[in-house]
Amino acid sequence: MKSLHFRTAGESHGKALTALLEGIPAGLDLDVSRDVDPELARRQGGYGRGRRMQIEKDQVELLSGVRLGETLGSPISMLIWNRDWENWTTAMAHEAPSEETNPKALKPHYLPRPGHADLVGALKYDRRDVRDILERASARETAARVACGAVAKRFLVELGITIGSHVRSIGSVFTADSELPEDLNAEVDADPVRCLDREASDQMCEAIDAAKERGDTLGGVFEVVARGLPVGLGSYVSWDRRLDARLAAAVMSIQAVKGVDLGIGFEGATRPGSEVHDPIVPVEDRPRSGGIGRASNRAGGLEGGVTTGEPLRVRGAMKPISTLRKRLPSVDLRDGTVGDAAVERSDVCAVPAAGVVGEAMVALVLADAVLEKFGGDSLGEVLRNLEGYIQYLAERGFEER
Ligand code: EPS
Repeated sequence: MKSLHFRTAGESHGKALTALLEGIPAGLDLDVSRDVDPELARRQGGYGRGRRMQIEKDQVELLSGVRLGETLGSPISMLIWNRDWENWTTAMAHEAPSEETNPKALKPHYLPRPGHADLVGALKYDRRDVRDILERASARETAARVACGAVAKRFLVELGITIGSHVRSIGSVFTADSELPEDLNAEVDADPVRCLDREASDQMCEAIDAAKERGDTLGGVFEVVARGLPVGLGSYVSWDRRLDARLAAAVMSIQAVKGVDLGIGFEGATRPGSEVHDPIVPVEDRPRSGGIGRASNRAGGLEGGVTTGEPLRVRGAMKPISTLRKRLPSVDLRDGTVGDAAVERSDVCAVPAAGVVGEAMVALVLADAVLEKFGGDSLGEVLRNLEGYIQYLAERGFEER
């Protein structure tokens, strides 16, 4: 990201998570209890989450970057307290333990979980206690990403760009293909697995119950959809300016995501070109794409790494969570003996939550691309630049032949 930067810090059972977002222009009306906290609550939901989500009630405490309800253009820093911290003050203390401390109270883990960052992290950072790794590798960190993404979303709404998501599959249960409603989140947020297909949703919940019963976990696929994008964000001229590549990296960076595709993605590789590429047609009332549109949107809103003006559709495939009550074989990092992997309180399925995190990551990448093209120090300046571009598209027209 070049125009917008964000960082997060914090351990899963530490005192708090922190987030720092820089590059949001001045003059954006921002109220964290209205704009950010509801997004954090959406991330906490979804059928299949563990008991931790009943302990936490994630809320942002704003530390900087906003005055009298408007952004200042300065770095926005946010803090999310971990309510569970009070149960971890000994195990997660910053200070060295005293001689009287019971070693068990430090809650160490020595048998890395296959699929988690436990083993590679312990070898790379030279730690014996896997807790030193899992605390930061944990997807708890995504709460801070969602806080940054919520601010990016709020900014994008001012420019007429909205973002939603839904779950396409969990385990081997897939949703039927259907038209996407205009306000996707309004439809799916009430569903326990954030799915548009009620029948599939029931089957997904049953599959999650069955996996839980077996001590197992389930993954799945979510899709993020962004509407209102103007044609021309991103660029084909260099590899690192291609918006498809930037979106793929952002979604792939979400814990447990193992695959990303755009539009019909991998399926397009199985079809002839005539059944993949979207015919170009004249359209009325589409000022953001210069009065030219597509008869279909199999490309998912991007061509040549540039937005087409059609809805953006990005999918992320999440592997099943790697903490299994039905333990997998592992090796004890203290003495090399064979044993069963450690079990930490966890979720059975977090695909619905991953969709919300996907929205945040997509929002951050899109806000960055918007600022790159229409950049300004104030919201007013960005809006003027966007309006000037839309006007250019409207006036461009066609030449006489
Ligand atoms: C959490 C995500 C998961 C949960 C975590 C909270 O993290 P991980 O990637 O480590 O499985 O397990 O909660 C706990 C660690 C716990 O104590 O229950 C989240 O999204 O907030």
